[in-house]
Amino acid sequence: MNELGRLEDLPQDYRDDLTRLNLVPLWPSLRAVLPHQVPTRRTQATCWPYATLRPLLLRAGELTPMAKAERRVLVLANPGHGLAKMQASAAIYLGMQLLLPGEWAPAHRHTPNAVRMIVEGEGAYTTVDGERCPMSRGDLILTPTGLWHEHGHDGDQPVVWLDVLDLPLVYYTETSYAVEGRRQQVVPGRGEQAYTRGGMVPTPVFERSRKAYPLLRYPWADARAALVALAAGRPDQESVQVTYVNPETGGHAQNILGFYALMLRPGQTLRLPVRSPAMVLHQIEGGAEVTVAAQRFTLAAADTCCAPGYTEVSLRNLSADQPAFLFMADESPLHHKLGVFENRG
Ligand code: GTQ
Repeated sequence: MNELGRLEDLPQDYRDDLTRLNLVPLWPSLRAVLPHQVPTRRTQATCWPYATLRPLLLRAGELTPMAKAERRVLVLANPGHGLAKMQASAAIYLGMQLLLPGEWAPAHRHTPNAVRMIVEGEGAYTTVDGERCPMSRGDLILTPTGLWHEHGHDGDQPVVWLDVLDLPLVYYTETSYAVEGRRQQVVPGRGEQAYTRGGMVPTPVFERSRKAYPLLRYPWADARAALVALAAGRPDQESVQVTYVNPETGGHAQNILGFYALMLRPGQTLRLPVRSPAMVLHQIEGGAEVTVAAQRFTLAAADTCCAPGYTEVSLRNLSADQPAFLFMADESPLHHKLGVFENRG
């Protein structure tokens, strides 16, 4: 491989001429943007234990009223990108949001896609596109691009959820903006009651739904039951995993990020394939040891971590007699659409 010329090798007057004309020589920076074999990743394996984050989030509840916050969120920022960038990976944003009893996070809609993974508390709900979605631990609720959403809380304890957005990507493409709105009218009917069984879709007046996002709430009880049934039916199968899909298309539930639930059998160690997308793991039930290249995290329930792409990740259930359950988000749909997805085995 040739040693490429450096910027310092060029005469200063030539460099000054280039700069004045908004020109840059490629060769001194070529390897920075096209490194050999493996991309440069800013994303660092990072863990956010819930026990350390929770008191600070509750303190935000005392320090900042909703009127001053609109959304009361502590962002889980990856130090590799710089904390001010507020991103977990190239395409993934993570935030822990707190809503106190009686509070209201007003309606808005925006171009980035969001999902909520409910972490703690009962009695809150989010209204998405007129559909009232109750929030319980482990539920996944979609707020896809362009749909109105607002959050309310009729319970008596704080409610916390994990927001997962494709905000860094949408911001990077200079397409990120929001519109404020008025309180939504709730319309009857809920997607998860219409799409109750896999393999069957509702067909009112002989027509399938034309909604781009027909299912907005994926109850944890259903995801967990699917995993337990899968594990029981296929004891030979190492990976016990389901993908959250759009029930009309069978494709990913959203366009940019992929969402999955995963079960580790008692005592199991699962090595994930080395793939191009970065990923996020959130422990729903039990505990797991997560190894990302040379780093190791121990996840207790409600802990969250991320891993860069092109990296070995393995998961070990810390219990010898109970299954462990994790939620996973990754950049697979984006990589497939861009044609850059890779599985290196
Ligand atoms: O709840 O609508 O974490 O708009 C970041 C932006 C949550 C939300 C976030 C948002 C929201």
